[in-house]
Amino acid sequence: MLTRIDHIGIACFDLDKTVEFYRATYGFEVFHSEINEEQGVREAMLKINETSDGGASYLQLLEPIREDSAVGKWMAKNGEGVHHIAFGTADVDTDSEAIRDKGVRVLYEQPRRGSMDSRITFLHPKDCHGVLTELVTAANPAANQA
Ligand code: CMX
Ligand code: CO
Repeated sequence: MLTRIDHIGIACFDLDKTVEFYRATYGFEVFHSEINEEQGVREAMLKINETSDGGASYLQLLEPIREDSAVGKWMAKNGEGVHHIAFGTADVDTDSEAIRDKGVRVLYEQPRRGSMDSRITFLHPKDCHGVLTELVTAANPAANQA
């Protein structure tokens, strides 16, 4: 069951400048940052609020580290902006299989490693009315209770 908006993924040209914009404008602080080589991004997670399922909602700021990464390719066409949305679930395996059975393309055979050791997969934007959609199971068990 999908129980929260886990994050909104925002593509940016300069991660440090964009982090500073969100801090100065809204007061949002960096909760976590990392480089995900497999996804080809340097990223910062800004925690916005905790959610009723024991998890939290974040903004995920993404700077591509390679031009041929998913975010790099997207930015070459679109510039900066909202790249994807992510729903949180206690069980990404079961939920992504159920969604696959409904005829939506799930991009990975098995979920891969996401931010903060979460497990993630993606649904094809062309099957989701133009929205690249990620499903996330957090590593933190408290976020997976619902
Ligand atoms: N949102 C909406 N539509 C998108 C999109 C996005 N983020 N990315 C691509 N598309 C659209 C394109 O506009 C294009 O549409 P048209 O054919 O109408 O022009 C179509 O999808 C195909 O796009 P493409 O540029 O040819 O790109 P690819 O097919 O090579 O890749 C996708 C698209 C979704 C398969 C790829 O971006 C992907 O695998 N994404 C999942 C991984 C990812 O995004 N990782 C970064 C975030 C990591 C994280 O969140 O932790
Ligand atoms: Co994401």
